[in-house]
Amino acid sequence: MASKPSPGSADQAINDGWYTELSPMWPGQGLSLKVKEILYRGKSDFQDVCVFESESMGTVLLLDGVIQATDRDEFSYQEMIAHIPMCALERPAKKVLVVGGGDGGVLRELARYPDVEEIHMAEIDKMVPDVSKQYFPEMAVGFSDPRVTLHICDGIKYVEDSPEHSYDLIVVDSSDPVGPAEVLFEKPFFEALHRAVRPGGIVCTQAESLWLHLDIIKALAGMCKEVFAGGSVSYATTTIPTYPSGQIGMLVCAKARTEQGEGGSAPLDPRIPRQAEPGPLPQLGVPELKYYSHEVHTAAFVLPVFAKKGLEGCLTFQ
Ligand code: SPD
Repeated sequence: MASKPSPGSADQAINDGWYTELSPMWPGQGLSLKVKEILYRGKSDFQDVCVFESESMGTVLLLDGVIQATDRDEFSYQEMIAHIPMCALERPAKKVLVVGGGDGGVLRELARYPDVEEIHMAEIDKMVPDVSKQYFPEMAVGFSDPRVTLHICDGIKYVEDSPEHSYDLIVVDSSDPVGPAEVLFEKPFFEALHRAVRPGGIVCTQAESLWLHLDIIKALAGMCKEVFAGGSVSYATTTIPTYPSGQIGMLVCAKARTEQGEGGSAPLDPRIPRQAEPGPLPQLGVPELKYYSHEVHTAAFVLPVFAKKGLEGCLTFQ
């Protein structure tokens, strides 16, 4: 990553009853939300953690002063980063890992699949699941699924220590590449992810905004193409009003189907949904999907002209 801006805090971000999301990652702009009440302030070993009740978006989770989730729109990101790769797989996933994602929203989405046998989470900061369980019961419900095991640990080390080909899918639900998540955007981590996922499996990682971070996406996609040689690397997008520029995407990296990689069978095209759309999970009180459908899945890979041009040569399918 070329520049390394320092992380912020909720203290800097909340003034006169308004929160404004400022960061060198989106210079010259900042979404503002009216604060009704600050519900939680904490400083973990890794980051500044804050929860507040907003007037328009419900309860809001900030890490280092940056919005991670709000009651009103979190489903868009959590559904898309979970269901796009889950539905793109050629056979139903049985063993899945989430790196980061301590609010539990991605777990909730993965728990919708009856064929999944094990869901592991490697989250570095215990404060995030603790706070989520207390203030975001609808997101944290995923932690109650009996197939989920939460490991509070360094996600990189966890992946490095996982046996080769352990997982059908690994979702990297990281915050922005500033502070503790920076290493989750670097090549050694992706090499470890590639090792840990099975041939034909998928690594799906938070990949920032087309409007603000084309350079980051380009570098990330280029690096992933090297690491996932013989497989495929594609970018899918979703809309979300409280993330910078109202849009965020994910890189969907499919590992070559055969051990030989290049020259083996054709790479998996993640634009095609192959598994059934998941349903509700009444035993945990998880409702029907609110954003993802097979139609949305296919459309998510269609990029606007400027992004298509900007990412030319970096993606396998676009
Ligand atoms: N700019 C913020 C990007 C945050 C992405 N991760 C959010 C975690 C939600 N589970």
